[in-house]
Amino acid sequence: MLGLISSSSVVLAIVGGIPVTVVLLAAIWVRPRRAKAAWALVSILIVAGLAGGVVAAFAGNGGTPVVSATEAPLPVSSSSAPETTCLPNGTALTETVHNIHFSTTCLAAPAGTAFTIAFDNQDPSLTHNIHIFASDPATHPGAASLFAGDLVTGVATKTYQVGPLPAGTYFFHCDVHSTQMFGVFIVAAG
Ligand SMILES: [Cu+2]
Repeated sequence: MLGLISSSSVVLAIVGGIPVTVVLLAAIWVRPRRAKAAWALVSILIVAGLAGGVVAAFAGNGGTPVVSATEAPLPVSSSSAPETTCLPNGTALTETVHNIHFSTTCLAAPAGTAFTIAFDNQDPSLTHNIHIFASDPATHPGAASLFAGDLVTGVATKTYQVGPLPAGTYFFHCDVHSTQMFGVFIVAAG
């Protein structure tokens, strides 16, 4: 669409602009002028106007990829940013581990309701689990443990049964890889 408008602008500038410029210049210079300097300036402005129109039309054409280039980094940066909040969506949660990384770093469960976490460890011969704390025990030593999932050695799956938790923003990690595998655990009205 933008490309079409831009190319029709170019055609307009060339097909319409050049004859108009020639006619204007001819009208000026057909009779002898006393203030030659002033009319020369007017002629230059007319020619510059045509050139400017053509340049603007071509710049509009070239500007189209620039617009998409500025839009492109946005989804990249938002997807690489760590998740800090999410909303509960039922009582059947899922979490997958691949290459010592949780597939989702924000889990959410409804408040005051027992729920399950289908835990899928896709790392062959590596052991992982999900351990939910009131806050990060690395920065809050003695943080209350709310649920400690059994260790699972891959490749294997296990469904954790978790009892009701009060609303709050908590923390979860893998006990084996606590510095690499962790996330936010939200309990909210579902
Ligand atoms: Cu782990």
